[in-house]
Amino acid sequence: MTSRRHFLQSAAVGVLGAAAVSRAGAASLPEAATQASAATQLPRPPASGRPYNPVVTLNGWSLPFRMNNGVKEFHLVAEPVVREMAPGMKAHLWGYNGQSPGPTLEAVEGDRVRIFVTNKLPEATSIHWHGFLLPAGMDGVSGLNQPPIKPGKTFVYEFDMKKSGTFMYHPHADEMTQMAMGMMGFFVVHPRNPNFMKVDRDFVFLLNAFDIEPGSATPKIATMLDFNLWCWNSRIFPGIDPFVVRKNDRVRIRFGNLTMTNHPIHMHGYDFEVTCTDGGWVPKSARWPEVSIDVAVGQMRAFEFDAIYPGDWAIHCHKSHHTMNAMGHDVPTMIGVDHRGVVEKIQKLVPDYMVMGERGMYDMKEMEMPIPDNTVPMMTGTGPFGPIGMGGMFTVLKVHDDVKPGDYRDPGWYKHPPGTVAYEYQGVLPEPARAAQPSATGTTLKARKPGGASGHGGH
Ligand SMILES: [Cu+2]
Repeated sequence: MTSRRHFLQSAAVGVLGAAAVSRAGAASLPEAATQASAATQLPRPPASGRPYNPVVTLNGWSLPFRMNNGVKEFHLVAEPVVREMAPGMKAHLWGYNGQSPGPTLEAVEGDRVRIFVTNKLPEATSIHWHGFLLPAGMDGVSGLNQPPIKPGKTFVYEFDMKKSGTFMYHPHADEMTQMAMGMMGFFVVHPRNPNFMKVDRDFVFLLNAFDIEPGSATPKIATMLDFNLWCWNSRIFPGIDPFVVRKNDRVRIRFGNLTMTNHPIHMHGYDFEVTCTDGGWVPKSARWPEVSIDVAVGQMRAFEFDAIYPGDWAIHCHKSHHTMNAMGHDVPTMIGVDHRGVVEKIQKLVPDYMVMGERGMYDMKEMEMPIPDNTVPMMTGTGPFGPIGMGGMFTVLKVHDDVKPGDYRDPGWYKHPPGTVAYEYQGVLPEPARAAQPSATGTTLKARKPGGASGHGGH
């Protein structure tokens, strides 16, 4: 009885073409996978569609997709999430599919993608596809390009991957609140030719920042600049996984900055070249060697190197307050203040009183100071030689020759060849010899002669 009607419907779809197919496809939602873990997930090779070399999201994952009549379909769910920022600290954030940041989306140049966005937040949202060339109506600025996605509603974005490169996604509705709450994700479009710019390991992460009072769990959304948690993918050191690399691998590290300030990302042990920016791949003739890459607000950068130097190498933001965890910023400078004799007197009145920073802050690395629940110490982490004393935007690039292809598990600490580690000088310390030296103005500074004798050694 229904066969004739069914036939007519099918014929109509054929006649009306692509637009009608899209609406028909949108009738059934793809499953929205969700992730409970903050651990780095293995790269996800594509089960269907065009081939590509998948990326590894630092402390994150890639969203599975389904192919529907040649269109790659994803389903993002905007929702409140609990994100472990480091062992011992969980934050109440907003994100996508169980985590902040949301899952990484991976597609291939030439793909058509259809992305379903379901809003389970208490307020309206939208998604802007940062860096893409797409129809204006798919650009995601609520009010300008589309109506806001109200709570409980699902919108569909559909556009073609016109070029490969490094992209991001984030809300464009009440974005100060929603980005301060952790809503963002990475989006990689792979080259159509899997051998173009091929690397062995391709890492991605977002730079983000939060202001969460020690002992609490929800970010303060009105903070403009004075954030106290500087994160890579909503993680803080020592919660950020290492970049695990096999010696001689070709490595790419991509990052996007969705904080409110710039970050000079510095990697030890290597020089490298920026090979991809927001706008696309950088031709070989336009690259220059660097050891730090400053990434401005809203920018993406990718750099590459051949992992020929084995070791455990620091990689971090070079703003020193960005490699610390939550602390009060109204701390007076105590360097040079002599508290001897004073502390005991104060402790008779205030038993817990302690002096911080009298000889610099290094002692804080080892100090066992009571801290509130749900907080990570300001300077922390332990290495093979003692406390590392870092936080925030810091982790380690581990280039080891015993790492197997495709293995991203932490290989432990680097075993230094004998004679290649800095060591303590055991001899006598001589008196400093200050030589007579002409000054820039032509006058000659007199050498100070300790004890009247010159050239004598130590005591
Ligand atoms: Cu920074």
